[in-house]
Amino acid sequence: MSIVEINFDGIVGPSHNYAGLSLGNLAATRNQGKVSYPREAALQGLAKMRGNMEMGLVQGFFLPLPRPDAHWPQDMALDASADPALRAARFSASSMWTANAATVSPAPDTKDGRCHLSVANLVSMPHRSIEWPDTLKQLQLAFADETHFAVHGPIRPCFGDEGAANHMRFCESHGDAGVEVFVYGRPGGPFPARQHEQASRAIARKHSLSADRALFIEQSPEAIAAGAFHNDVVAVANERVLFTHERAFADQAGALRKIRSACPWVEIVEVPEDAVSLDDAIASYLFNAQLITPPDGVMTLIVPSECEASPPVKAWLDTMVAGNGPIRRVHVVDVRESMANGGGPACLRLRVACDPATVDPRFLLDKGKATRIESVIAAHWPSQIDPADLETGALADQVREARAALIEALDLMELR
Ligand code: SUG
Repeated sequence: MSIVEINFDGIVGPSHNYAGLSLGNLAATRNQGKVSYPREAALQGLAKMRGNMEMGLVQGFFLPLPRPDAHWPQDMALDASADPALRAARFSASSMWTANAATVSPAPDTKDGRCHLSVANLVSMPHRSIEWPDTLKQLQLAFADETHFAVHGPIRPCFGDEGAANHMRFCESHGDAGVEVFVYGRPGGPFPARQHEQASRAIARKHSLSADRALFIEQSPEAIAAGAFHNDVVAVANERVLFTHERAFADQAGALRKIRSACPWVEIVEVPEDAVSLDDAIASYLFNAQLITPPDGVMTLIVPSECEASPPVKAWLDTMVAGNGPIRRVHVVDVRESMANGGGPACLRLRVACDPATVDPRFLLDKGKATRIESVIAAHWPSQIDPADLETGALADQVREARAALIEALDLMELR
């Protein structure tokens, strides 16, 4: 088989909860303290994966990381006097948002002809900074074939890196050489700028991208201030198409000029502020959509159900599909549990363009495996978590047992 785009979704972990840990992520902070429903959350994620397979896409997955994290309490000398947010960090199921797991440069873009993956250090948020060692283990297992893949460790922690959520790739089709766009933020606003320019530049060098294949663009500070803590909250790309809000980039006209000059064939769908305001775009996660090309060739935007509930967003989508632009179909998914923590359909997946035959098949989904995963979720995932439960040993035991059951069902004992 040749190169196709595989979406690796994070299976929502059994400790999924609302601890309000991400400053600048408005949904997460707004829902702090609410009761979460991990079983339902994981089933919603699985339904999205099944939907993608039904459209004919190759679907992969990553497992939840070990939680509660074993090192964090000791590293931070946690005791009852410690900040509740610091105490909650060890339980976070945040690795479900695999768009933040790594940055990926597919083989046709790199000088050595291998697909390069750099695990994200996620240093801006304490609960996310503990993800990378276990994520790296998983990447090294899934992409172990060194003739096809190069898996890199994290960028030094002084430079924040949040992975593919701040990276877009333009190409005529996934197997062709592309142009990679790295979007970074500048500090100084009310919320952290989580992607550092020097982290993006270092990744492009590590991935051996030539200068004409890597563009660096600043994210709009007003978008970060409005709650777009990653670029994928205001823009998404697929093949020749960029779908973006008018206020996504610091110098919007300059950014679009740069992209057009590197990719003369690019098709840009820009949503103006007077059709959908930045606030409505962020509240609905219109741009945190999966923009995909299924085998039938009809470019499809997979949006969260919140988009249908927003009158301006719904009106924009209806008009867009009725017109003759490149995005021809809209598919709605229910990922409400993840959305309430600021993670839409695009956050839940890491795109890797490669030949599926070169990936460890245990990380690729099929109908049988989806059924097995569903049974483990139904049997072991807590039905609900009140943040107060995070202090109980009983929840810790249940979360550990749930993950162990999944590992066994998927024959991934190396991840124990
Ligand atoms: O890093 N939320 C995640 C959401 C990540 C979304 N990813 C992308 N945009 N690609 C974050 O802010 C909330 C966890 C909590 O508060 O309990 C959280 O980590």
